[in-house]
Amino acid sequence: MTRRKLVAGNWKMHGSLAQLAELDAIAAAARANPQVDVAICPPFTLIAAAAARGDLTIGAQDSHQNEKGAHTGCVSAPMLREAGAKLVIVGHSERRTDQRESDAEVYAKARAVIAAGMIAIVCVGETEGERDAGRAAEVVERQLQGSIPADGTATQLVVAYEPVWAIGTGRTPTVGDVAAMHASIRTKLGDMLDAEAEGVRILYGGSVKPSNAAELMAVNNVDGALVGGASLTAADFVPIIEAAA
Ligand code: G2H
Repeated sequence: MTRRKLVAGNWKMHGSLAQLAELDAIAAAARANPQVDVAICPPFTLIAAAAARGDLTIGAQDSHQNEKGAHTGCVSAPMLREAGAKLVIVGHSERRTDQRESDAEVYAKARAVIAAGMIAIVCVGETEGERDAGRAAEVVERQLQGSIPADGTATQLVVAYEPVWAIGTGRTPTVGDVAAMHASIRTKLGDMLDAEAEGVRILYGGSVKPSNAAELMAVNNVDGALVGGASLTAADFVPIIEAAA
């Protein structure tokens, strides 16, 4: 099955109004490569301005699971949608670690994002210790089981495989390891989502950069990338879009 590649940038806690100027060249690259879906997920504070700037797809990096309520400092999925977000990352390993998010919370967040009419990018990935112990596939399978709404469709769900030890470190797994994990994720999605699983895009994330993007995009079942550091400037991000085309 042919799946459209998705290249999504995760700005994490970086960016300013001035940095939104980078979006113009990124949007131009998206228009020049219409066979690739391109998105940038800036911090909450920049979503509305980023969405208003042009036609580039804008996303968010997290959502609360409830629509509204007494949750100081949190932002809900309908609020993100109103601000202009079209997709939302949930369960990033930095949130699973820093905010101690559980699979159950990630599941509830993914449901809230989908209910608000956006795409949920659900992140999974093992730590270095888990990989060294030979438990990587088992850990990722458990995260998928707990985090993915089983009634989600291929247009509502994206999975991002991000080995924790590869995030922001410059290290990446071998293409063989990426292929094996993405195949294992596809199999697990098949168990959970039946026919929808074939259409769900599985992104690779973790130190994707211009120099390794083409190699990673060529791996079977790699349907795009979730890019952190290399999404902050058009100079780095545009070659990754082109590698996915
Ligand atoms: C992984 C990735 C983006 P980086 O977290 O989600 O970040 O590309 O900087 O490793």
